[in-house]
Amino acid sequence: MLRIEAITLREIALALKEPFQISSGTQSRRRIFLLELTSADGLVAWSECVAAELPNYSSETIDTCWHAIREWVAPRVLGRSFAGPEEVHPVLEQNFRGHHMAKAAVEMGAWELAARTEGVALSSKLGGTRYQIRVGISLGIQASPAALVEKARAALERGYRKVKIKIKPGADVEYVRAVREALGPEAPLMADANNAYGLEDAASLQALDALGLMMIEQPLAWDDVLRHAHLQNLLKTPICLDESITSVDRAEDMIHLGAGRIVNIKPGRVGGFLQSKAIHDVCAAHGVPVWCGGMLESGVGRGHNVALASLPNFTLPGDVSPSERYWERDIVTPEWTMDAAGWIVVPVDRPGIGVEVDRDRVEDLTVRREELRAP
Ligand code: OSB
Ligand code: MG
Repeated sequence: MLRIEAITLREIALALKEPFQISSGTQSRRRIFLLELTSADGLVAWSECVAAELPNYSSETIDTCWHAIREWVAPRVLGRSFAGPEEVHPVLEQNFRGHHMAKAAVEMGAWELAARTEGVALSSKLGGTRYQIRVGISLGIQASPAALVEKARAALERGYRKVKIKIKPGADVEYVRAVREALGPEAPLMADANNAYGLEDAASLQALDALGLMMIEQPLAWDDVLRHAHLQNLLKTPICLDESITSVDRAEDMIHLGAGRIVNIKPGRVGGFLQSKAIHDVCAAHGVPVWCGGMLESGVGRGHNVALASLPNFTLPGDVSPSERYWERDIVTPEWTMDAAGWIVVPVDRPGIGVEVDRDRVEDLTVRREELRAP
């Protein structure tokens, strides 16, 4: 039995170690939205709402999510008795469209609360089978090809198993080619365009085919599937969809239309863990590998991603880099660490996400806070 008595919403400000530039904008500071769920018997679980400050990745933002959670998400779950966390998602979907990141933050908190209540790891609760996960890094757009080469080289030397290069028109083929030439044919490289291209740009994307990339992530519009199928027909490199995969149906559309061969699963984008698991399963049934994407999460959201990435069909390294890649100091103890071979250990012997929130530090960093309680 799962009963959530209170949810505390909290925004903290954390400076990124270095600015992160994608085709649609640059971030140098992360406004992090944390949720603290309290059960009827006083247990606490943390989750993170991954929406950004601006609607340049999806239509949601930290402020729309705060509103959606306060007005529509929290009232549906507070004080209600659920047999288990898998019952939360259906309740949130009834006559309630969209707002996936807002819903996911609460749904994922419910899974964490259930795991803590049972004293089991979140990864086990979700059906994870891995004791460690392979990790990649996502490199923002750099000032020059030479600067990018240095970042990519350092990442491989540090142990990362996949280097994702953000691209946009004007910073694509030349940049990726420089990295390929400097780091050799075996370097595990991929590109992510965050919707910066149209079908009319097929020629510059075809030029990437010669560079041996593992995949090209989301070249076309954020809500498109069909045009990606046309583009995939023109490319040798597999397309991986990120933004467009907002549900199990969209994953099936991708598979049946041939719009991509790999899926990036971000639990926030798809409405939480139940949907992430379902997309994982559909992809597994069709031989489509998945990997766990990232949204520059703090150690809390990272813990949720690590647990998800322990499921069996997460066969490619995820954007689940260790704390040191993002922050001078994370907000959890211990911080997330990666070994020299590019592995992060899944804390299977500890309850929930397996790390604890540094409350004093979070208190110090808090810029707004609101407590929602069961009626
Ligand atoms: O497209 O995967 C993306 C960050 C913010 C918004 C979109 C994306 C990203 C990343 C960062 O690539 C991955 C990470 O958290 O390290
Ligand atoms: Mg992406």
